[in-house]
Amino acid sequence: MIDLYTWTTPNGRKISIALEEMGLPYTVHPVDIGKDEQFKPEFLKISPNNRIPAIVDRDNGLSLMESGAILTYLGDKTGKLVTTWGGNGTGPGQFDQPHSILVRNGQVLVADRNNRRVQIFDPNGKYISEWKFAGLPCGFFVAANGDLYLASGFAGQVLRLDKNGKAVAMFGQPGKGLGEFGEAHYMTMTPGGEIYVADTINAVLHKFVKR
Ligand SMILES: N[C@@H](CCC(=O)N[C@@H](CS)C(=O)NCC(=O)O)C(=O)O
Repeated sequence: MIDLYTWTTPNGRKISIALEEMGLPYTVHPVDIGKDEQFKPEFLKISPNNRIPAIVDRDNGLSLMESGAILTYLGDKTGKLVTTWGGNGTGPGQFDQPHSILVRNGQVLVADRNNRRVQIFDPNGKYISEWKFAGLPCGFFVAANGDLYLASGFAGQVLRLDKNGKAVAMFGQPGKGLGEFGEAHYMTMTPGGEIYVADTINAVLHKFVKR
């Protein structure tokens, strides 16, 4: 039985999804980081870096923090971790802050943010190629019609890419004004074609409508 200490953030959800997918029984202990519950002494004993998610494995008493370490641990425990690849660096197959991942047409695309590139792998992690960008590739989005978009940080742009990673359309520019990005981080599109872009640096959500 796993005790999961978590809150409703992407890092927290990663572990809930993994536990569900791996079929492991678990009990959720909410840690409301909006109320600073992550600084409570009893939680700090489990997660000294005052961050969710964290787990305690009641089978062996092990406490673990950091979502990547927890995922690896759970994969090892259940034997469901198929493969891993990567490592810090700038060479083919290495990453400097992998920020978004997309499985598409039998390939795995990784937004290798700080190396300013998208790397393309086969499903087993074999490096195939890469696309270079001026900005920091942050978030992929695939529209209902199959078009691939990339929110590109600091270049202040959202790009639409063709199948070779070439930008065929773009909008946005760096700045603080209307339609200008501090860092375009992630985007989504409504069925009606309105585009929402989360901007971490300007701390705003941009909405774009078709004219
Ligand atoms: N590298 C950590 C990041 C965890 C993290 O940033 N957790 C945030 C919520 S998503 C948190 O607990 N923040 C509270 C704080 O920093 O005090 C991981 O992947 O688990």
